[in-house]
Amino acid sequence: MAKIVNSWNEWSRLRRVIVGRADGTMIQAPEPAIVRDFPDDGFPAGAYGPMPQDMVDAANEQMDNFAAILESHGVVVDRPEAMDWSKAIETPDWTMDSQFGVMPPRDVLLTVGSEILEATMSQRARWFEYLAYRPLLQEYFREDPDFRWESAPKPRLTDASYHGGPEFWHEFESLDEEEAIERFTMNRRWNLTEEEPLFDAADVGRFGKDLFVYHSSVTNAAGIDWLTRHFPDHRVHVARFRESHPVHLDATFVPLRPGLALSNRKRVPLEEDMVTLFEINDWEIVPCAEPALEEPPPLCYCSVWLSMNTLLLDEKTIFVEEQEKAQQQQLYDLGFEVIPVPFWAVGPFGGGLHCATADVYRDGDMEDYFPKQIPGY
Ligand code: DAV
Repeated sequence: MAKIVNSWNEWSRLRRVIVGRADGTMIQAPEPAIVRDFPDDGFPAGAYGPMPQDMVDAANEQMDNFAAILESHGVVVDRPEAMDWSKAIETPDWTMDSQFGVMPPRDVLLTVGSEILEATMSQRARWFEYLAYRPLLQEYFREDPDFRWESAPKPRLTDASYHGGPEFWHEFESLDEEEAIERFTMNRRWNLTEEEPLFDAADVGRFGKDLFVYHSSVTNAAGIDWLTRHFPDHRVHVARFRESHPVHLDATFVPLRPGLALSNRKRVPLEEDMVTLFEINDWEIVPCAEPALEEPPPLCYCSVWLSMNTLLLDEKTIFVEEQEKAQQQQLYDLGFEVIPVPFWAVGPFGGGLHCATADVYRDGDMEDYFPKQIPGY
């Protein structure tokens, strides 16, 4: 019997990881959670269907290459099952004409210590995504007697979980960025209601005993409350940033090593207590470098800030996208060995190097990097 699952933070030496796959990824059908709209790339709002095969092939090539690089550094790489994401799905409450894909395991799987928690997700297209990881999770469960396999309450995702659905997106798109920030972000009110706990795993930043959870467009306050109760040995803190369409902490605010965090230079933190917590515990927060791209590639729903979506092999070694020269230089200047990895072909499938992976094993135990706390935060 072996210990397979163990990971408390983002920086300790990585030994085993899941890398997703691009196969079968769909531009998902419209649903109350999200309406994809790529009028210049053949998928205007309402249109849906498989991603072009040449893009799938290019993304898979880069993911296979990344997996090989990880293996060359002694990391065991597991891959999820390919599934038919074009299949329509149905629950007692709704039907959905397509699913999404299985490129970004980070969105779905949250590893905390010896536990892997399947997130609720908040889009109907992503309701069954956890199934692609079940063969791996079953294997870990059989082989690792300490593995805690958990699944958050499956959400209903009825219309009551959304403020207006397509109407919300119509309103959102009629506003410029600043107006959207004022109307939604500053009021902590995006498309999700507080009907039921909802969260994506990629909204959680793991800093040992402290977990920071992004109150985003895919994670609601009830989701953060659920995580707080679920991890009683941790301190769970709310994170918020000045961004009109907040999605996932890992292109927004990420740890690099104990005492050093990288913050998106545009998405300013809105929780003053969070900044203070870092300061009083002698953490330095550095703004990230300028991204290489001015616009995301075609059919990409992620932003150019995937530039800061990196993966740490250990406290001194970091994988950074190959074109992101400024981000590489900054990390080099901060003392890291930087390993460039071509990965922008993967962006349209849902993210960068951090999104495309989920921790299974990193060395070390739960440690306290924030011994001074702020009451009530
Ligand atoms: O900035 O578009 C992408 C992160 C996806 N896991 C962004 C966030």
